Amino acid sequence: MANNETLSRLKATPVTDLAQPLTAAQIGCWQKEGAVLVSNLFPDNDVNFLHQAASDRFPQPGTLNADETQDFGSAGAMNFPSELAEFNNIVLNPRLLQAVAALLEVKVSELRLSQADLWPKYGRAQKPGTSLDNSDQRIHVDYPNHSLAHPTPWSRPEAVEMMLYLSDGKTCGGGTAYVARRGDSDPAYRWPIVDSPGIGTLDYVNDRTKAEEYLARVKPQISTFRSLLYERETQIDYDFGDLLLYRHDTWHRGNPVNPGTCRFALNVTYRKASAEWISTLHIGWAWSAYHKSKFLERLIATCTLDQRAVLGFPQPQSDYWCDETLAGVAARYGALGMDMRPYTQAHKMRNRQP
Ligand SMILES: O=C(O)CCC(=O)C(=O)O
Ligand SMILES: [Fe+2]
Repeated sequence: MANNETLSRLKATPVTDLAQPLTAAQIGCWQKEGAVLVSNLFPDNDVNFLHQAASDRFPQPGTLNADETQDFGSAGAMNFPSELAEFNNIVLNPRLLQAVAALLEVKVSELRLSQADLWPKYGRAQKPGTSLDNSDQRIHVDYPNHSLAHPTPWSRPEAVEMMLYLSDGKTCGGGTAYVARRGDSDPAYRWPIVDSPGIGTLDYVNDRTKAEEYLARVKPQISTFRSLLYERETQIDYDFGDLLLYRHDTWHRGNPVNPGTCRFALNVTYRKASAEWISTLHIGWAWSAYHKSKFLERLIATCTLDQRAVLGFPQPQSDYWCDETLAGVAARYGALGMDMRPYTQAHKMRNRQP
């Protein structure tokens, strides 16, 4: 049996049990160390399809447009909800939801999707040299552009972040690096978590060299701390289809992708429903309504109760439901295939209670 050290580093460990997607060791690794790399969570067909769709959608490596793409996010090009069923299938995959619920120790219906965005990262022979370049990133935590607040203490995480690698690691390189946490007194995880560009009054700088030059000038007292983070980081060795599960308070960074290649990654975050201060990173789901194909409405009408819950749709027990809303939602979604029985039954039960 692999220990947590080996589990968290380098190679992914496979998901083998259909009913229980993550092993206790994988869950323990994420909860203690802040990250775990797993394989085999998603159907090959969906992952292969998504890779092809991304290759068709984004500029080919080596072209001018690719060279100009140096930041993260797809700016709406490939995010949730998508007209591609395979994209939504991966984001709302029941085994993924179960895995995230196990990490956060909540029910699936207590999760909320707050990010699902696929973007390319291109390898270049030369660094463009701008402070926002994402090739060789400064070590950082992700909470500042997900949360309006500060992460909660380590033992009560509010969200699971993840990267699904849709490229071959041997060809593309660029494995993410992270610092595995070593217990409550680990100096790398000192409190509060503010010693990174972009936090407080510090400028946001993405490029490692530029960020460390800037910090040496404006906040030299944190250089020993940040050197420790770089010394302690471990770069993962991902394969196509591997999933890195990490946290908003895990120190990590992106590494350069091999020149002439392009690494695709789907970036997903699920938060606890109660953590409203964790923002949805891109445009709200309902903005995709009115499309001719009705892909959003059909997805809402046909997905499971848990999948609807993670999108924020009122659950059967919600106060939202009354005779009028039952009739209204049935009128909107019934013809698209929504089964209203869980909502009508829960409503009847509620009315029967004294
Ligand atoms: O690209 C990577 O491997 C990591 C990206 C990352 O950490 C970020 O953009 O915040
Ligand atoms: Fe990050």
